[in-house]
Amino acid sequence: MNADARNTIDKVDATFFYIFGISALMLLGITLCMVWFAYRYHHSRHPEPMSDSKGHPLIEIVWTIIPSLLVLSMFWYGWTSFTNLRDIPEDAFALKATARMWSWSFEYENGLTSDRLRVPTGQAIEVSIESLDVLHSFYLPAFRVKRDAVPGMTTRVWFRPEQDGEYNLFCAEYCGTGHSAMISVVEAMPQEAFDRWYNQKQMAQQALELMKKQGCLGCHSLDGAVSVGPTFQNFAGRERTLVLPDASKRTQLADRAYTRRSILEPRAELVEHLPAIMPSFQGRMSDEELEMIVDWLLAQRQEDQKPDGAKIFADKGCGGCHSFDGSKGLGPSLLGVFGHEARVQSEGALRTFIADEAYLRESILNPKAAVVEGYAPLMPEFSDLSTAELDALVEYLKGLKGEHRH
Ligand code: HEC
Ligand code: HEC
Ligand SMILES: [Cu+2]
Repeated sequence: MNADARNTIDKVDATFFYIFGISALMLLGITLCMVWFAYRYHHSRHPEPMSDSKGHPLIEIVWTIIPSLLVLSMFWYGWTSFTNLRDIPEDAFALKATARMWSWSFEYENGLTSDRLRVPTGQAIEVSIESLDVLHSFYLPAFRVKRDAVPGMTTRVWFRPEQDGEYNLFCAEYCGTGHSAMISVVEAMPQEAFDRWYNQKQMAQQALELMKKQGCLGCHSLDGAVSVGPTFQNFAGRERTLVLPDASKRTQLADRAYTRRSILEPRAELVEHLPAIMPSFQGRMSDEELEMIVDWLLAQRQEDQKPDGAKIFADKGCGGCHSFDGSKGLGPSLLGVFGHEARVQSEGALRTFIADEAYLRESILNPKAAVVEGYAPLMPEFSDLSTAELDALVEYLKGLKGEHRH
């Protein structure tokens, strides 16, 4: 196999089947001998014990050398497959995985973060693994890869997804009560789709600058405000009614063809109730620039902009330490947490706070600053949440109404 197209699967599987095959042959051989000896040397055939063993150097040499070679060959197979796992291809795409109780997060070289391990199919991927708290283990059964995440130390693995798809990622080291929830996925996608996702921030930035330069934002708002033309907010998420030149009407969800047409031939069909004043941009920008704007427009969806608090709560493993039913876990129950009177240890003194929004935010971003009385300062910092995610989480906590108990 070409050294550049190595993967982590083939050699591990070959080693496994080699050792399994030899073991199966031995089992068969030994069992057959045993049955044959039990028959051949049965007591009824040999009532008197007898021995005429004199030693037989040739047999002794043979039965020493053959098993040694067998065991050495197993070692050789195991060793080469181990070095293959450790020898990371030079062109590997590098990223960082961080383990904490009880979730995984991934950080890319351009600063992008994700709670799924998104990778381009066909590329070798190098993962540097770190742990923020205890021992965890990064385990990808589909790629035969498993490596401990050790606090204070960086470990590395690599793998190469050869087909698009989702593959399980587990923590394989028992790390506390939320251990079984510490799962994520590897999402392997075509290079092009990956690049689009990977460069989303830069692309959005460029698309916005381009639209500013072309004057689009003079007639279209980004935030839902009324302007000359329809707002771009939730562009891809809503249906509009279009008026055709023959005055008939139809509804349309934005797709690529419609969006291109709206920019190149804006007067071919008009958004209902709006005047035909948008100029055509045919010939006023390159096709590449047009595609960039279209990509950006098609990414404007309301549901993407509003993260789901319950989902973040589950994904970040909050439920491993916090219950909703008043029962005490590693952390206090969060039923009725909003508005309750919190007694916390802060700057060396016992203080009381009303748990308002600011208190909830601070509890999540900076839990060690105010530690609830009677609990250990175990909660990890969730400072990598985006503002929108934090808002959604706080909103979710506010909705957990009930009598608060510690
Ligand atoms: C002079 C004001 C004006 C400018 C400049 C302008 N537009 Fe428009 N645009 C409109 C109006 C008015 C409509 C609604 C009537 C129509 O369909 O043509 C519209 C419609 C659209 C639509 C369809 C909207 C929908 O919700 O279906 C898209 C997409 C669009 N414009 C993109 C652009 C882009 C991209 C630019 C810059 C390259 C731009 N517009 C520049 C006024 C403008
Ligand atoms: C490893 C266990 C652990 C995890 C995971 C955890 N917490 Fe905590 N949490 C605690 C502990 C222990 C306390 C009490 C001590 C303190 O205030 O730091 C606490 C306190 C809190 C408080 C203050 C409660 C009060 O009664 O005043 C809030 C709010 C909170 N956590 C929310 C969250 C959210 C949201 C998440 C997920 C993003 C989360 N926690 C994840 C252990 C955890
Ligand atoms: Cu773990």
